[in-house]
Amino acid sequence: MKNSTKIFLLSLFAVMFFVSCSDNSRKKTSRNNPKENKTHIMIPDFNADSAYVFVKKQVDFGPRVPGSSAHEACAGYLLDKLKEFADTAFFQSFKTRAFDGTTLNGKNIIGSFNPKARSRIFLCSHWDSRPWADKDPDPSKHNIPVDAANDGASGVGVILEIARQMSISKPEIGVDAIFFDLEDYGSYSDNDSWALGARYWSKNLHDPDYNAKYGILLDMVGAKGAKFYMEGYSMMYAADVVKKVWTAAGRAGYGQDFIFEKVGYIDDDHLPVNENAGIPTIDIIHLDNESSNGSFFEYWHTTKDNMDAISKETLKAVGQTLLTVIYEEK
Ligand code: AHN
Ligand code: ZN
Repeated sequence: MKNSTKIFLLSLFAVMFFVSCSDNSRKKTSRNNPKENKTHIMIPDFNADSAYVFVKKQVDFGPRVPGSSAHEACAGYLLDKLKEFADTAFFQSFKTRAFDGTTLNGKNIIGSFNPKARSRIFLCSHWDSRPWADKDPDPSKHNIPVDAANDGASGVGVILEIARQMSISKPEIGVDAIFFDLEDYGSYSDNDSWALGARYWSKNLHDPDYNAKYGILLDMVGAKGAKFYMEGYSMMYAADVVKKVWTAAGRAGYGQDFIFEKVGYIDDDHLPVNENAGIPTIDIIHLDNESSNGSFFEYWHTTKDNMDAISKETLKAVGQTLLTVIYEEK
């Protein structure tokens, strides 16, 4: 072999070696430094003013108590919004019996984005209002229906703003928005009396072949100063999803609101979904050990759960975190 050929081959190997090393180190940095992902994945900016309007619109109908005209009117509004933003939207109507023997007409409201995608997740929240402010400090108010700005409308408002963002720029995965009815017509002495809409859906999926990688429930995601801890059933059924969402919160800049600390078990819409539908589903719920109202947010099931309780900062923290999860998902 000629000397010049040897030198050529040696330098070729040297270059190949160098390239393969530097390529490795590049892969390592991109794996360990998620911020770098931001340069090639566009994550929309959650508009908290828009989310706030979606919350207020619901509250302006009056308490969305099952059987009331406000309930009926708000159902129409929510379906219209999902029809505007999603590829398909529809009601899942059902009848069920409440703990007190009342027959209730329920409507779950469902919107699908990218309905043909096999890789999908769903976001859910309840949209009904509790008929009784029975945790109000003033017992004379216990039969007044709740505005349910935080306990109901906040989660739906955050999901509607995410839906609006997804109508502008499409994520890679499929996403379903599910607004459950009849969550809050329950008795404190019967755990199974809550979450009637989610219970119905979990046993009667809107499409018998429906499946999702995981689900995320939002409950009371709008109050000032809310912190989100890792709820018990979420950790039991979907610990990896909890960790995914909590680390996404850190990347989105809201790590101070999503605390890596496990707390108690809450009977909520995610429980029947985990138990009956077998889809790992977490609950992002505002719990507060300092609250004088059990472990729930201060105005839970009181007449003060109104628009004054709602903070755009909290809506933003939750909404931006979820957009990060959705747009990074494959
Ligand atoms: C129980 O009190 C057993 N579950 C409460 C779930 C709930 C009601 N979330 C909001 N309102
Ligand atoms: Zn409630």
